[in-house]
Amino acid sequence: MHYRHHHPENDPAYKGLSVNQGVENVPIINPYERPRRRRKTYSVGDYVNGILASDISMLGQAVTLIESSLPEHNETAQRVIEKCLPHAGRSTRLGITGVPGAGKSTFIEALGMHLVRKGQKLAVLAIDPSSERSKGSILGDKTRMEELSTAEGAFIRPSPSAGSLGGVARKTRESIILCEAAGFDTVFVETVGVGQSETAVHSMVDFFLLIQLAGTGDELQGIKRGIMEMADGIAINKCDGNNVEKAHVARTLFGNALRLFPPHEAGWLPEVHTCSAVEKNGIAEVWEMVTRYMQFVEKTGYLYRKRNDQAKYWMYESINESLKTSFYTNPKISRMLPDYEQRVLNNEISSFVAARQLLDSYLG
Ligand SMILES: Nc1nc2c(ncn2[C@@H]2O[C@H](COP(=O)(O)OP(=O)(O)OP(=O)(O)O)[C@@H](O)[C@H]2O)c(=O)[nH]1
Ligand SMILES: [Mg+2]
Repeated sequence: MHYRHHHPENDPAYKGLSVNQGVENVPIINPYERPRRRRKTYSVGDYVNGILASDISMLGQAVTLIESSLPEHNETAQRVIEKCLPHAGRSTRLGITGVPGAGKSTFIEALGMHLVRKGQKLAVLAIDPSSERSKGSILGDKTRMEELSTAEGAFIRPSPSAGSLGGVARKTRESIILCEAAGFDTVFVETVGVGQSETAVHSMVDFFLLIQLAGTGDELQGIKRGIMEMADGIAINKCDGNNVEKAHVARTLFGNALRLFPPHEAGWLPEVHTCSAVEKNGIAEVWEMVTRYMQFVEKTGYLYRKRNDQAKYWMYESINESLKTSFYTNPKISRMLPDYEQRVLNNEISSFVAARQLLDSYLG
């Protein structure tokens, strides 16, 4: 395939000496400045054509536009997304969550390689709104997804690091659209199951997989009931070595626990599997479950209802997010906030009256 070489910078013949239109009069002092200048010269059409031609480099740069905090980048990104939207939607979107250390990255490497070897094209995205952790994850995932990160047909993108959860989640959702338009038939969205981010992931995927560990004392501790309830399937990882028996016990426990929840709204019975991401056991079985689920929900039409509901949800999310940003970045409001905060702390004014007055002066 040509897509890895399509971008001139990736072409073996590219010497990096050609001069671009529009910058020829600018003296180039630092040679590393040049790739950044080049990027600005792409039009919406360039991005769209590149993405539709499965040009990974163009896809990566379009995702960078989505993640950018510059309004002009976002404007271009929105136009690219709009053009890509009719070509999106044809992938299996798999959400993967689990506590830190559960083996998500190792699992993704194992399942990812399994799919890539079958000739599938896989994009791995992530939602991790805490920038501190994202930096760690990028490093961690480089080593844990060593094979996958260089595999043909795989596109791995760490979480957009800056911003609120809502903002980060929106960017990831928009990136899914571009990945699908670029021909990726499987999209993984990884998140750490410790906060609110799994709700965001759940609202953008078809199948929500919970990676669990056995033998951590009380098997059901540490996972919020809500996360268990969201799961379409559970993989009990690290079922290897001395852990095999404990993992099988955990499978029964989780299976029983799932049966106590209200029935799945798709009429699907969530399954519990054991696997070892390190030994690559049980990985194919987890994927078979996902495939079985996709066939099931496609047949019943639940998949389309769910995706429509998600689209609606994201419309309201975007409205909420934009209103919030517009409020907090309003110069008048940012000047007033510290004073109001202090008056609330001094008990001079109630929180509700303060909020009301701030909102009134924003809207007024
Ligand atoms: N024995 C065993 N160890 C595993 C398995 N999968 C992962 N590990 C180990 O568990 C540790 C954590 O694995 P990661 O894949 O980084 O876990 P993670 O869930 O991505 O962790 P965070 O990114 O920190 O949330 C690593 O040392 C892995 O080698 C497994 O199937 N069996
Ligand atoms: Mg990880």
